[in-house]
Amino acid sequence: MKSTAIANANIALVKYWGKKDKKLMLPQNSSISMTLDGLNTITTVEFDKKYDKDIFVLNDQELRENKEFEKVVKHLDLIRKISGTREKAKVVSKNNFPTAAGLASSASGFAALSLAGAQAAGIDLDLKELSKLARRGSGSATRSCQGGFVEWQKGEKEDGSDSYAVQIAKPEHWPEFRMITTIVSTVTKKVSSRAGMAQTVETCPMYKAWLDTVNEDLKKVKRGILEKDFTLVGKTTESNCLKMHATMITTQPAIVYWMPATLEIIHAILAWREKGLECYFTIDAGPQVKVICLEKDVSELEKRLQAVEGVKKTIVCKPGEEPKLINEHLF
Ligand code: 2P0
Repeated sequence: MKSTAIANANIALVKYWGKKDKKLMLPQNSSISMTLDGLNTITTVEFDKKYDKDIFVLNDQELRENKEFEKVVKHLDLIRKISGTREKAKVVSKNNFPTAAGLASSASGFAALSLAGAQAAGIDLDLKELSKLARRGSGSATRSCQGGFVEWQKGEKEDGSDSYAVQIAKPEHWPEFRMITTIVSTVTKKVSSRAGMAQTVETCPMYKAWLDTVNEDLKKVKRGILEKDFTLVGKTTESNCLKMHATMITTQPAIVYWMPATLEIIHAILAWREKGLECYFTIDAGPQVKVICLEKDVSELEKRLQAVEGVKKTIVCKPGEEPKLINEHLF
């Protein structure tokens, strides 16, 4: 059977940084994100006995024997185990945003692969079960399995059965909320998120402080979303991001994802805010800066951001939907 799914990327407001269980992909802390409308992956999966090995084509290029390919095969193995099928699969996937841009392509990628793959293998999963499957491919993919504002609840059970995504609010709850991604570099980063977070858990002397304070951030951001308190969400998001980067910078050896343009934007945002333009930044495991604002300030902010030295491109997103099956297959 052949199935195709579309899934949106997401950006965390309260970050996931560190695993408790690498095999089951269980996080050290819960996280909260916004699903991004329009930044998506479309994936077609077909299980068939005509394939004697798994095939993975990403953005028109067949990948073989690299890390990405191995992750996809591992995920297909998991889907085969759950569904009982033994057939190999062909997977064709397309991102509508640059893969090397430091946007979370593994989030939309594994959400789309999980939905299309499960369906193609004959299993129907609700969004909760879908997020548990996607989690095994990539942590951040857990959150792309719900729309709007989403919490990945870390769960308490050792088998991971209570570690999944829950929707905090639908996209329509806060349609004025915007995330502007500024692209400052498209160079592939030296340290992957996976390696960076493992190193942080192992060697960072500040990591305990991260874990001790993240629950308070989760509470504030959740309340801010439900009450549409933009200042509370913005302030907490920004300080949570800085705390995560403090743990990265203080690992052995240090991981510094920021570039000069990253700092230019940080300073610009702090100055603009002081003068009354309310916006906040968040940064993931890379140099790009994501700016949180309300719809009314988007055009002014885009104009200002594009004038900052080193900014190559800006992409504006509003809250987006959960993954969906579609009828147009990629092959
Ligand atoms: C997040 N990041 O919450 C955090 C913040 C990056 C910084 O989730 O190993 O690709 O596949 O679970 O999900 C990026 O890491 O890592 C990420 P794996 P993932 O969005």
